[in-house]
Amino acid sequence: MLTRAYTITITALLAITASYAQVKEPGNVTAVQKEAQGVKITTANAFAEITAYSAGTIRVRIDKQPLAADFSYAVIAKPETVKTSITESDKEIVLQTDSLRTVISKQPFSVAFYTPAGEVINQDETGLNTSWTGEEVATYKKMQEGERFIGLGEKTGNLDRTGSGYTNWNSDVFGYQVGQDPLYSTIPFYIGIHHDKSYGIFFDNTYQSDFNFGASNNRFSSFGAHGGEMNYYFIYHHNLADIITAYTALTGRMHLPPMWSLGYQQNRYSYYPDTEVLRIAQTLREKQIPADGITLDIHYMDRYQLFTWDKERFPDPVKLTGTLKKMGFRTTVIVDPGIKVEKGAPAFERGVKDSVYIKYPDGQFYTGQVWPGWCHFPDFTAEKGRAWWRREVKFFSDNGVSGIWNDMNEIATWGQKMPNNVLFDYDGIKASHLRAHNVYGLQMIRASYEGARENTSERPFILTRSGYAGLQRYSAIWTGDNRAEDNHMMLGIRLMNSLGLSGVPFTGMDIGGFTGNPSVALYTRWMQIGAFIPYYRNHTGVNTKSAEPWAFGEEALEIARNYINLRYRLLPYLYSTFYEATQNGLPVMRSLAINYTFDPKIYDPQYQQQYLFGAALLIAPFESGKDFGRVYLPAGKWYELYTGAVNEGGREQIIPLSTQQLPVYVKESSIIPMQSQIQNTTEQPSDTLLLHVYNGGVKNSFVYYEDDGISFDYEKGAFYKRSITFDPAAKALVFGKADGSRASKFKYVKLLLHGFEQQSWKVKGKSVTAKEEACSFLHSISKFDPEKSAGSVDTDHVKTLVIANERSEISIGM
Ligand code: NBV
Repeated sequence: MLTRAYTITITALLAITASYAQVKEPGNVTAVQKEAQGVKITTANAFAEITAYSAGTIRVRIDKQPLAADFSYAVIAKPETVKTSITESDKEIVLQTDSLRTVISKQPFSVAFYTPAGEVINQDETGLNTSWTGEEVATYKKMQEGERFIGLGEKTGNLDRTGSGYTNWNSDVFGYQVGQDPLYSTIPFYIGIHHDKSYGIFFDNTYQSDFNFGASNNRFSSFGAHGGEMNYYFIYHHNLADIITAYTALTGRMHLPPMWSLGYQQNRYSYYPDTEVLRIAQTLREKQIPADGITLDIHYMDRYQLFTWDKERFPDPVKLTGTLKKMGFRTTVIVDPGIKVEKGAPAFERGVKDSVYIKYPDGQFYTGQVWPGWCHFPDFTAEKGRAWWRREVKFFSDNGVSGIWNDMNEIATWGQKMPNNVLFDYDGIKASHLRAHNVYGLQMIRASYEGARENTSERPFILTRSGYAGLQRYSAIWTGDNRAEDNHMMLGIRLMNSLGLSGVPFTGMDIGGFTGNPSVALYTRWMQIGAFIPYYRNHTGVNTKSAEPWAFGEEALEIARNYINLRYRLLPYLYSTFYEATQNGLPVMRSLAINYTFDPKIYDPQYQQQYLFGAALLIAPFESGKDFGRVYLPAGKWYELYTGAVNEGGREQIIPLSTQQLPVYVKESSIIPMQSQIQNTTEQPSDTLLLHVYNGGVKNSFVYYEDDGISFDYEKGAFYKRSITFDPAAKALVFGKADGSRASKFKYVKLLLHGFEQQSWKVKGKSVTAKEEACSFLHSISKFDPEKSAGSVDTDHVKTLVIANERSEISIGM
């Protein structure tokens, strides 16, 4: 018997030792060094550092070896000075700020985050914590009851990612499936939600990373990577919006975009020759379809060789871009990172001379095949490579090109198997493809952005397919080669909503679909939705039918024009919303999870695509060809955009659908500045700002922002900004004093007051009688039949008042 028991114990011990050999854990804390805002910890098997970056943001670093010098391509913030108390007992170390209590257990090392009142926000899963399986590091978090997960950038699947797992490895995924993963870009930032609390985790590790939100397990959520250190930022705030603001305080915010990039952009793969480009531009103007951009795809180049023009198709690019500019069009061109290996080609040779291309370990340049044939690829992770690119992209500004569209930067090569032993400078750290892959696109757009900034005084417009956390600092992103299918249109909305939750406000998708041909109904629905996405570009693949707004018949043209018109009317609202994104990182397309985080209905797959476009407009996207659809309006009062009919929120409803109309609702108390119709953004609107105010029971403020829309003069104060507040309790609408050195382009403000009964108003203390008018423009957008409206039908009328747009405070009483 004794012998048997002894044998069993030995076997059990051997099994434990074997599992320890495969999975290595930090083990017990052996030494603690307290610093002003954090602690440095040594454990039996690891080294850790936990630092307060702000009261609500704590950084956790853990490695098997002493921590390397700090480096990140994503994080640009340094820790703020923040009041932190650090206490230590035999069992634990407690790091406390005003908003967060971080508890580090000593036996074994594990981390948990609590509210100051002691409620759990997030904690390592006991027994799993952080560990290494070979070179792979992962942290396992206890799955809280009812926990939801959202964000993680450009990821397919549902808004609520619970039950799913994801991988980050930037990939060229032509015509991807609606559930495919990974796609083109990596943003390892997600938000967890449970028990009336939400938190963010940004795992800043550029190796291939994996996230598990309860896929194939019922115990934990986890994040890990195939190499590098465990390095994450834990963010806690009561409001989800503040989590996005804190995340973008770490990884940066977008710069103000040039106004022209918010207008409609016409594209296809590819418009050529130059006469065809001009024909498209001319047709847009003749058919009175407002537009600001034409985009040239790879056929503008001489045999796809970067920094060249095809001399037959585009004999005089300066003249072409100049003519387009006079017509009110900006030109954007595509660039790929592959530089054709061609002896004597000037840009290629300059790259060889400066040795800017990525190399094998033996020093030979890596050669991969892509559009132009065999290519070398600039090392954008080296200052030398970026400097070369900054000089080379002057080619575009010299040719009158305004936008740089960065494609194939995952890096995509034929075969999609770049060897892992290709080496990158990684800004002096030296890294293999394994570590550099996911940041290649980010560093390319950084070089494009910086080059464009050096080469002109205008705001760059940069578009990218690939990227990493922080990409918003340089570029807009679009969701690549989607398909002309309804489920792809809906997926695109989820992708953009998720990118918005992940710090990227300027997003787009190929409207109409890249592969395949949309039906008339799908095309029109997509063009309607496009009016409410940040980057409004129609694009299609090389072998598809024409997809310009006139290619689908008269009715589709009229519908598309109506919505493009609306987009241009909304520019003052949209531009102010972009300004807000530059200030607090909030997206332009706002998943309802931002404002209605704890309302379970908004996660319901049938409503998960609904979003707010800016603060005021709720967009309810539907697939084409349906006669009825279900919407869920969250708590509050919602106006139907086209009729003014009022709906009580907090309930689901079935609404009639028509091809002519995309359901859009306006949140009560909203303030929406609009302007008269223009055909492109260089055209001046009338001198009257049209300010729509929707009556409601909640106080609301809107920050109105204007500047020249093209230069960086706003950095020197050349802007016009004021807050406009509607306060129903005080019965007042107050225009705050205007700020900035610029005069507004609007001499007057016409108030269009929706849902207000009274005729008599007080402007700066004086009584004035409001007029009553039909809100003709909004009603004209669709041939909507009010009989079919789900809510109570409004009188179709608004009260209007015109006031002078003075800089001083203007108070309007009701
Ligand atoms: O440059 C051609 C295309 C472009 O139109 C598309 O938008 C990119 O996503 N590009 C991919 C190259 C490959 C197309 C099959």
